[in-house]
Amino acid sequence: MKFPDTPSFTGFFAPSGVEAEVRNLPVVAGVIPADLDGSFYRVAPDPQYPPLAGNDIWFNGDGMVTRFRFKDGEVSLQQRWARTDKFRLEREAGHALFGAYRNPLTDDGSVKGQVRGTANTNVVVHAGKLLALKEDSPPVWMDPETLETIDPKYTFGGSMTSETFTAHPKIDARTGEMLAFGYAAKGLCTRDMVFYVISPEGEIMREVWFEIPYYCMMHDFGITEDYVVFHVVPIVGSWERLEAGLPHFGFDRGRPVHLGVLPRNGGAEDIRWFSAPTCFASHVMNAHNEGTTVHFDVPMASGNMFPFFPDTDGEPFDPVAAAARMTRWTVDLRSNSEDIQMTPLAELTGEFPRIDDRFAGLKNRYGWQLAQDLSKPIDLPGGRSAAGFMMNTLGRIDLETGETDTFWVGPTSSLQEPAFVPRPGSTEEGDGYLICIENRMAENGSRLLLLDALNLSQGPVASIALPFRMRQGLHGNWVPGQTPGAARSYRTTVEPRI
Ligand code: V55
Ligand code: FE
Repeated sequence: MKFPDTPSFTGFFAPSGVEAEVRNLPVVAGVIPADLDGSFYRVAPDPQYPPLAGNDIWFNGDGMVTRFRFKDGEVSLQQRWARTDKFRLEREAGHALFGAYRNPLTDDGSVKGQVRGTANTNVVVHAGKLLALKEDSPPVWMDPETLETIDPKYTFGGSMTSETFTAHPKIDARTGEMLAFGYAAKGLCTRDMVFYVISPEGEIMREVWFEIPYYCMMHDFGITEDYVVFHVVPIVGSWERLEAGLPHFGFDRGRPVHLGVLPRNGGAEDIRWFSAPTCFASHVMNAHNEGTTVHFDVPMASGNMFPFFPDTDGEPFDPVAAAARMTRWTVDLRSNSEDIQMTPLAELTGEFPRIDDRFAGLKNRYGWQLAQDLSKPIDLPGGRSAAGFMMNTLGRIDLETGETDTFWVGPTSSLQEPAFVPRPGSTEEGDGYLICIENRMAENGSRLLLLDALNLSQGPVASIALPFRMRQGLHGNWVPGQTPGAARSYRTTVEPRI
């Protein structure tokens, strides 16, 4: 197959297409802790076929799911594409049928009305189901043991009526609930949002429908003990853009940002909206509330972070304005002010914030993220990096002391988003490991790194050589122990599988 000769399809960023099962991967430095027992699931966009439109953005590739299973000091890997409707229809045709990112007007006529989701953004396990997620479509339910696709359009037994489900649901570790939302929930480019509360058993218990101030990419959100928090940032889209053949989204610096705060037990009438001058923020590190004061922590930049979704006013991409720093947005529900107070939390520039997920919605002391350390030598082949993000450093920020602890991966590598792995038996925040894929660009290969989460600067405690190149991924999560195989008893809903 001939993929385009463009930066997003060549060199380290060439499609991979490897589906595999490899046992007992070589540990090339350090040791895997013998008591580590669990799975790291992650997903990367990896296009099955050359794009219809001649070129494409990284965000539009088909979701390739990887599982690293750790047990008894060993690790094995499985990798399989999610069998979305898009994947299955294109495989049957033998070529691409779906066109540009979130633009159905560019599709082959034979797939009009089909779900366009690629399941390429996040993989979470809840109530025994592995859900591969793309924010424009329903979850893809996969078997957490075999990575087989069980239902490409999982709607929680028919109770999810939204067209979409976020790629960033949050699991409340205290209650076992999964909190989630969908945007463009009543159709592409609509302002309709729905918030879902999903029980530990995986049933939708509550839904709240409301409208956001303007249509935009609602990529992530925050949860606290008492509230959920939605940030509206002007990465805007419209049918006019799609008809004009523009990218679905563009950054409109002419619009303010908004922050919507909804009581977890409240209804649409209880949402309170706050606002601030324009800025850019996508992923949420964490949020918490102290009484009626709500804190929401995000990597924040003054300008557009996505060069592939250009500014709507035609301004060129500005890498300085795109540099994000962790910032606390604070609002007080008792106050009459609609303002959002912004407080810088750290000097590191970067993105992909994570926490010890046992503290989701609670006041966390530590945050981990990818960072760009521009003081270090950079010798990446071609002088560029995965999708424009040159992340050569892992950082830990300590919100109590203000200190940072960093690991620089070296001049010829970059890093993918880490996940926190609790040490077996631990309960203290941060007691555990960070797991992270290293892109070894000089050798066109990959390693899996395990670091002491509270001592990054010491370097990896284990480095695992991977037998093939991992494509640049988005998000992943650690799931302790044997992953429940509850999937099997539900096979009646199965669509034909490839
Ligand atoms: C993101 C990634 C997506 C997407 C929307 O910010 C937002 C990340 C991989 O796809 O569709
Ligand atoms: Fe994301």
